[in-house]
Amino acid sequence: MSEKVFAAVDLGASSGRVMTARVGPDVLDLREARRFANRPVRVNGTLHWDVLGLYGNVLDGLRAHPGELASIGIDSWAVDYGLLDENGRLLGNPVHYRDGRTAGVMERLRAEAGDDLLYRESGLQFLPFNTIYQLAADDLSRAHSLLLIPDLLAHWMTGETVAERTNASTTGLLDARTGLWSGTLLDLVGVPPGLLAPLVDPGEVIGRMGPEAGNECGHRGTPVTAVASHDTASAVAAVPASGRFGYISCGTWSLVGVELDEPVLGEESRKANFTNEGGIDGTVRYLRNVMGLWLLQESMRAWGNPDLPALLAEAARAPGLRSLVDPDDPEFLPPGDMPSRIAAHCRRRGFPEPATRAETVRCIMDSLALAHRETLREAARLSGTEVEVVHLVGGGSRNELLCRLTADACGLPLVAGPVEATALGNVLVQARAHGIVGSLAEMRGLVAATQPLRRYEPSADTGRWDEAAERLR
Ligand code: ADP
Ligand code: LRH
Repeated sequence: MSEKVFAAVDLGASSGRVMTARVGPDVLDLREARRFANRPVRVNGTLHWDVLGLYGNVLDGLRAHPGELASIGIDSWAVDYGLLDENGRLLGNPVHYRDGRTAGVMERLRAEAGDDLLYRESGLQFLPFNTIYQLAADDLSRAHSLLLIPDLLAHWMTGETVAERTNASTTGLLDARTGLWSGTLLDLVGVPPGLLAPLVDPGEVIGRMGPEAGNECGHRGTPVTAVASHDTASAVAAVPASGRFGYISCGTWSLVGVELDEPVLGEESRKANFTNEGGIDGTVRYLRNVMGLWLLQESMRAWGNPDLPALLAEAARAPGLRSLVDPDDPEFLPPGDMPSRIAAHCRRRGFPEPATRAETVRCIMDSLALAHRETLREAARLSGTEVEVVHLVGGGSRNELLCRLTADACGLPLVAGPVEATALGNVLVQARAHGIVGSLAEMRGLVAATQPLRRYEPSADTGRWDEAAERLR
């Protein structure tokens, strides 16, 4: 059979979706079976993911496709996990990475262990919510096993207990060179090795849909295949590129960097706070987290969610490079009143405060474009690579203003799309495991040949951006 249908379960920080795709040597036809909001819930002062609500939506989404599925793959945002007791029961709702429980924990561990050791072992950007710091803040006394979100859902579906490697690479507990759990790092936070599951690679079949989940969604017996279960790893796998490219996986976060064969673990990279996350086929995602469209999402929430395309059109007409923020300032990480924080940040740095919603949005777009440029240049410099074209994938690729500004700021052509790169990366890894496509290059070629993409040429005037970068510094 030359075509098969696969399902991608893709849980982003702002929304989840179940997509199905018909895949053949020249076919990649992606359809949405179900989309649902992913709304964190605060209870007793702790911000949680509603993981059972998400799981229920996933099963509903799979049920919405009554036809045969060759396999199902699951990806989600990184770092967060569920703990199971010795009977396999979930010990409470997973805590959201934006929860405040890790305040001060990273600083303490860094002081105790030393940045050098932490970075040499894990190669990870120092972010306060990395799993390693969450674990140091957690109560593990009744925990028998720890599963990252996609592995948790796969466990409920199949009964199998695994840790998919690309997502495991975001925990801060994996050795960046060997790709194995690091005894040194586990000891450091007092995590018993038995808490973590055996590692699997994208493309390995985890198990089959068991009776409970299978009867609920109508796909009993269907294989569940490990994909690049870190959503960013799936997105990068589906970047429709060949040659020397940089990528921006742009949704709630902008993940900005380059693809490498080997990690970069030196001092300069550590000081620049770049991450070496695991990609497909042993590649390294050398990137930095830029705060991303979270700034816009939280502003929209504060404003009661007005019409986004209309607001972006107004922002496009507002004066550019007038008010700027450093989007990566930790003050922007927690949920809360974003427009006020942006205004205060501008004031502190000597920029005019945005006076209208459109000006606030323009400030966010200019600031993100500038951060995209700075990060990409730094990634290329530190890894000794050259970038000739920027690929921007994810929901942000629908934002024409951001794409245009990013192309201008970088002074490089930018290819926008696909919007659903993550789901495409998810199904393509399954399709490869089930014999439909070949190499990573072939997977990317199939995306380029079948998905709508849009190219932005940079304007000649990069001097304005150099000057803006200088002013922000
Ligand atoms: P995540 O996977 O992190 O939840 P997505 O990749 O789904 O994020 O991207 C969501 C973002 O896409 C939204 O926050 C929004 O800024 C952007 N987006 C969605 N639809 C549009 C649109 N029609 N125009 C511009 N931007 C959009
Ligand atoms: C994007 C993402 C990112 C992580 C963050 C927690 O969805 O997975 O790569 O750093 O969420």
